[in-house]
Formats: sequence, structure tokens, C-alpha cells
Amino acid sequence: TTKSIKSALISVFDKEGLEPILQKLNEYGVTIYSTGGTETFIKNLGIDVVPVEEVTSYPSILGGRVKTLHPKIFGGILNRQDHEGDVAQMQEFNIPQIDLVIVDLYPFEKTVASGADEADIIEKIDIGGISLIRAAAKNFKDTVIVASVNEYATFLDMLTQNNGATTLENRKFLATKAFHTSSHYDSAIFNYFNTDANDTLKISVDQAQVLRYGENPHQKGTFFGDFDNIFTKLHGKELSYNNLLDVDAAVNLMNEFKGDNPTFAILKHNNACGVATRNTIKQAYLDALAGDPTSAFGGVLIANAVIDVPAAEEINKLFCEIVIAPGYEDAALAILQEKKNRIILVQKNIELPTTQVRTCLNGYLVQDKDLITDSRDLLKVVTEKEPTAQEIDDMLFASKISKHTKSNTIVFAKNGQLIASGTGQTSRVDALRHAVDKANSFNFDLNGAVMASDAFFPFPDCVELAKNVGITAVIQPGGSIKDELSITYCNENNLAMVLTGVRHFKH
Ligand code: 93A
Repeated sequence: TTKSIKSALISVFDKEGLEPILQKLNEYGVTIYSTGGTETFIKNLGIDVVPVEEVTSYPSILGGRVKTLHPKIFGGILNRQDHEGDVAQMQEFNIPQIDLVIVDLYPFEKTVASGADEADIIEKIDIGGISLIRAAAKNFKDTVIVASVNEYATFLDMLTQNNGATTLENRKFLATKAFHTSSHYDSAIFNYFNTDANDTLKISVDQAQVLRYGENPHQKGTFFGDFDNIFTKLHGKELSYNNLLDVDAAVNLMNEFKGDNPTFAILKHNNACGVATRNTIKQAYLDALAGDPTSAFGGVLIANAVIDVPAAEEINKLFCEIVIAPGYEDAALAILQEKKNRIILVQKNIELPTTQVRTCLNGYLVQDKDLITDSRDLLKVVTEKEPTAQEIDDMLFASKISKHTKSNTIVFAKNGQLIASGTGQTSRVDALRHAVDKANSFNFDLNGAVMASDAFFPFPDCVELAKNVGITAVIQPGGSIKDELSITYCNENNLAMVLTGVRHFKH
């Protein structure tokens, strides 16, 4: 299975790094076939080279679009040397054997990145080169493929070790690399063409980042995405699978508070356990922390404003996994970096994909993200009592949080602070009881607080319970056949209620 190389077809866009290989092949007396520019390059080095045109008896046509696409070339690459029929046809059609193919593809991605116009970009879709790669890689039993400059050094090593030959193992290894190159190339072309909102599919396999493990140590995990496109990591350990999920939840939540006054959120297990909007980022942090100082331990922290020294001094007192902010004052960063493992991220101003994917049974589910942020113009007051301006602010604040909390959820808020939430319960009233318990355990006074629900109240039990603990205004989507029962209860008990018409399930 060790095969010596007697002939090679070389067609490279970038000639850089090729010379040492040419010298080596020349030493071993390899016959070299080549295309236009590459042929000139080889000739100029004083090395003998046969133009492909001599093999095909065709000139390069259509402005170079068709130069290697010919049965004599592909026959030379694809023939099976242990196949009687193939061997006979090679003779019959006078096809030269090609043992080695070296290609460097037209620089499609670079051309796109340069901002070139469409015609230029389309011309950089390599057809012949990609076909040569696929053909040679398919026939790795007989043919060697070097599909990228990245493989030059490896290939040279192989040649030297085997005195001008390659092993089957060498050839299969290079074929694997080649299919990686070709699949990357084709996904880059697909991404360029695919302007569909369904942009999730832009994620390609070569952006895979193998994680230490998955959700638990016995599960393998990989992240398919481009983390560095969204964040600059300034400090800390490697992000884990669970860290990434929390970062995703944090970023989506904080997205709701873009452009608002300084807002700080603390998340645990993808749910917010503290959020506050204040005049300073330090106060926002302190009041977010006060929402549930127990849960905040080991949490993921996110701010919508630059972290200054006063805030950093406070944050530094907490054991937390990750801090995310649009920026840090130098001295603040120095403080936060005191803890070796603490992950510190700068969030760049990048729009995230608007599609969401998760596996389901033997396939996957794709949906648009929930991109509706509850705003004043959505609100319909359905009670005799009008909510106050403060209550409206608090209801919108609470509703933004409930949207990013696992269903069923109930969120209590007061004066721009998350007071408590019930998360991921199987009944709405359970979520509400949970929120009440939490608020009580941290001695919060719920009088004058507002309540948000991610979905409608199926029964009036929730507003009854809310009234009994001091809630004065309620925001919910509405849409239950029993809405009227809840509204009537509010009217009889001096509660304000607004409907948004937008459900925010998060399952
Ligand atoms: O336009 S092509 O798709 N048509 C072809 O038949 C073909 N064969 C090789 N481009 C083709 N190539 C590419 O030409 C190679 O992948 C390489 O990038 C380039 C080398 O051209 P030259 O040797 O003329 O510089």
C-alpha cells in the first residue's frame, strides 16, 4: 500500500510555499502537469513541467473557467489501479496516470471579505480545483491529495520519510483534510448565497469547539459557533457547556434593556435571580444582588453599561463565574481579574442570529426567536383602575424578565428591581406561590409591587393570591376563555391589570 509518486498535477492559486515541494518532486524525478499561472511559476524555477493543455489537447477556455475539467485529467486521478477495466480503459484512451494532486483553491472567502462586487465573487467560485480535490480524495487508495497550503509541511514530511512515496494511511489522512477543505469552501459559498433569515444554518462544522464536557462530566460536548465574534475574553478559565448556556441567556435578557438606564442582571441556570435598573451601575448591581443573594453565588453577571471601579469593588466580593459588560474601566478590570478563574467578557456590539434550534426526537426544531419586547403601545388596560406611571414602568420591567425565564413563570418587581420570581413550574399558581415564598424569605414587602406572567391566567386564583400578598398591578398576555373572571376579581379588589396580547412561553 506504499506507493511512490511518479506524476503530479499542480494547480495552485497562491504559489507561496510551493517551491520546496517542487524541488523535492523534481529530485524524485516526478513528471509534473500544471495549469497556466502555476505552470509559468514552475518553469521559472527551472523545473520541467507539462501544460495540461498538452494532455487534454484543449486550450484553457471561457476565460479559465474550463482548464482542468477533462476526462483525461479526471481519468488519470480517478482510475483504480487494481481494477482490470480501469487499467484497460486508461490504455484505450491514452490517459496519463496522475499519482499526486496539489491544489490551492480560488480565494472565495477572501474575495467576499474584501467587499468585491458580485461578479468578482462569483468568478472566485472554484469549479475545477474543487473537483480535482474531491476526485483525488475519493481515490485515496491510489492518489495523493494536498488540498491546502496548510498540508504542505505534513506532505513534505511524508515524502521524506517514505523516500518519495506515501502510505495508505498518509493518503487517507490527507483525503480527510481535503474533504474538510472542500466542505469548508462549499459552506462559505452557501453562506454567501444564503441571505435567508434562517441564518442558523450558517453555522459550519469547522467552527466546532470541543468543550471539556457537556452538561455533566460523563457527557461529551461541542460548541458550534464563533464565540470570539461576539465576545472578547479578557480573563479567566475556559467556558464550559453550562457557562455557554448561561451566557446565551444573559445576553438575550440584557438585550431587552439596551439603551435603558444602567441595568444589572444576575443569572443562575439560565434564569434571572436578580435584576435592577438604577442611576449607577454599582447601585444596579447591589440591588440586583439584593433580589436573591443566595442564588447569586456562582452566578453569571451581566451589565448594560461599562463597569467602573465602585461597581467592580462590590462585584469582587461575590463568587461569580462570569462577568459580561460592554466594557470595563482599566482599574475596574484590574480588580475583577484578582480572581484567577473568573471569566471576564466584553460583549461586542454584534446582532445575534434570530433563529433558534434544538434537537427533537430524531431531528431538530427551528423557530424564530421571541423578539417582541413588551412596550407601552402594546398595553391595554382592562380594569377600572388605571396603573400608575411607576406601575407601568415596573410591569414592563417585570414582563421583560418573565419573557426570559423558564415557563411557567411569575415575576414580581418594584421600583425597577426584581423582587422574586417563580420559575419553570408545572402550574402557574405554583410559580406564583414560589415567588411569594422567595420574596418572603428575603423579607421583601410586596405592597405596591407588580406581577408579570409569561402566559394567561387560566383561573382567577393567581390574581386572588397576588392581591392577598399586596400586588397592585398585573401584566399578562390575556387570551384565556376565563380572562373575564380574573378581570372581575381585579375590579372588585382595586387591582390594575393590563393585557399585552403577546405570550412569552419559554420551554
Ligand atoms: O475556473 S476553474 O474552476 N476551472 C478549472 O478547470 C480549474 N482548474 C483548476 N478553476 C480551475 N482551477 C484553479 O485554478 C485551481 O483551483 C487554482 O486555484 C487555480 C490555478 O490557476 P493557475 O495555475 O492558472 O494560476
